[in-house]
Amino acid sequence: MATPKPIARLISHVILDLDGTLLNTDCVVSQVLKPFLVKNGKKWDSKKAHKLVGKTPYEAAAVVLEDYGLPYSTEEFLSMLTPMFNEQWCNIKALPGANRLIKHLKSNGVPAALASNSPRSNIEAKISCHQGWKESFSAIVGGDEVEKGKPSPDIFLEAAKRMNTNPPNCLVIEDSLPGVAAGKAAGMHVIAVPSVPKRTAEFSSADEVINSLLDVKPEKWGLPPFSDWIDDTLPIEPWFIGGPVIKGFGRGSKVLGIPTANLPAENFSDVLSEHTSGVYFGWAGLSTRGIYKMVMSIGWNPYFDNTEKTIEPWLLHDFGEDFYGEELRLVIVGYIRPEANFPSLESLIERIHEDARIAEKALNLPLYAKYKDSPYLRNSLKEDNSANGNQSVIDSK
Ligand code: ADP
Ligand code: RBF
Ligand code: MG
Repeated sequence: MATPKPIARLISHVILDLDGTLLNTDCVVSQVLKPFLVKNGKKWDSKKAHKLVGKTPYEAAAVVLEDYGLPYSTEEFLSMLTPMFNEQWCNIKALPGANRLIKHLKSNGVPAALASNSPRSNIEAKISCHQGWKESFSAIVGGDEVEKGKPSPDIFLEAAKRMNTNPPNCLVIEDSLPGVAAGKAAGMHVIAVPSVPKRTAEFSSADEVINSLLDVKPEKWGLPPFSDWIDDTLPIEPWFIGGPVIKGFGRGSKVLGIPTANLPAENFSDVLSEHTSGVYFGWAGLSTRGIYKMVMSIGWNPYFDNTEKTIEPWLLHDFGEDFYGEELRLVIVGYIRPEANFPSLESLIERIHEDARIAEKALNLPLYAKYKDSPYLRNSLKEDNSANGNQSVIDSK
C-alpha cells in the first residue's frame, strides 16, 4: 500500500481529524452515555460504540436513540446531553503520539489543519485544554462551517482552501470510516488510524492503515522524518503497572519458547485504554527475585486473533521455573512496533527474538537504564531481602 515516490513528494500539508485521532473522545462519550442510559432503564453496550465514531453529534444522537429505543426526539436528546458533554471537554486525554505529531509538524514548518465533524465551538473548547495545540494549526474547520459533514469531502476541501493549497498536496489522518471516505472523496491521501480495534479490514480505501500515531512515518509521504527514534526504539512517558502473575493462554512457552508472565488485564482497563496495543519494553521487578529487563506485547495477538486484550511480558532472564502468583511490577519505558500478523509461527518467533535483542540493547542506554532504580519496582521486593542486602538488591545496582 506504499505510495509511489513521485506522488509522495507532492505532499506539503497535513489535515488532522480531532476526535478518535488526536483525542481519546470515545472514553468520554461512554462516560456520559452510560449513566444517562442507566437512568433511562437501559444498559450501555460497548459493542455498539463503534457506530458513533466519525458521526456528527446530531447523527450520533439519532443512532443512540434508535439503538436503545429511547422516547426522545433527537433535538430533546441533544439538549439534555450537550451540557453533560460540555463539562467533560477538558477530561479528554490526548492519544499516544498526538502531542509528538503536532509538535513535529510545527517545528518542521509543515502546515497542519484540524478538520472535525464537531461544531467549531466544541473543537475550540476541546483543544484549549491542550497546551500548544491551538497555535499549531494554520486552519480549523468544524462541521457547522460547511454544508455537509464527513463523509462528504466539504470539511477537507475547506481546510485545504484555508491553507491555500490543493487537495493532492494534502495528507489526511483519520480514525473513522466516514472520515476516510471524506478524505478520499476530497482527492487527498489518507492514513487511517482506526480507533476501534480489530476492524482494520474495513479501511481498505485508505492509502495506509496504521495502529496508532506512534506509527506515523512522515518520510513515507515526503515529509521530514521524526528524529526521536533511538536504536529502533521510541522513548515514551513511562507508565507503571503491577500485580500477581496469572495463568495466560498456556501456549507462550509451549508453542513459542517465549514464556510471558501475564498480568490481570481487567485491573488495568484505564491504563490499557490510554495506551495503544503494541510491543513495548522496560524493567520488571519480581518480589523475592530481583529486577530484570523485559519486552512485552499488549493487545490481541493478531496471529492468534484473541478476543481479549492481554499483557504479555517476557522477562529476559532464565528462571528455570514458574512464578505464578508472585507480585510482578513493570515500568514501561519505550515502544518498538505495532502488533502484527505473521505468515508463519517461525516468523512470529523470529520477530519476537528480534524485539528482545532491541530491548536488551536499548535498556543499557542511560535514558532507559535509569528506570531500573524506580522505587515502584523495588516496593515489590520483600523488605527482609533489602535489609539483608540480598541478591535481588545487589543485582539491581
Ligand atoms: P501462560 O499462558 O500461563 O502465561 P506461558 O507459557 O506464557 O504460560 O508461561 C508463562 C509463565 O512462565 C509465567 O507465568 C512464569 O510463571 C513462567 N516464566 C518462567 N520464565 C519466565 C520468563 N523469563 N518470563 C516470563 N515468564 C516466565
Ligand atoms: N503476537 C502476535 O500475534 N503478534 C505480534 O506481533 C506479537 N509480538 C510479540 C512481541 C513480544 C515481545 C512478545 C513477548 C509477544 C508477542 N506476541 C505477538 C504475543 C505472543 O503471540 C504471545 O505471547 C503468545 O500468544 C503467548 O500467549
Ligand atoms: Mg503467558
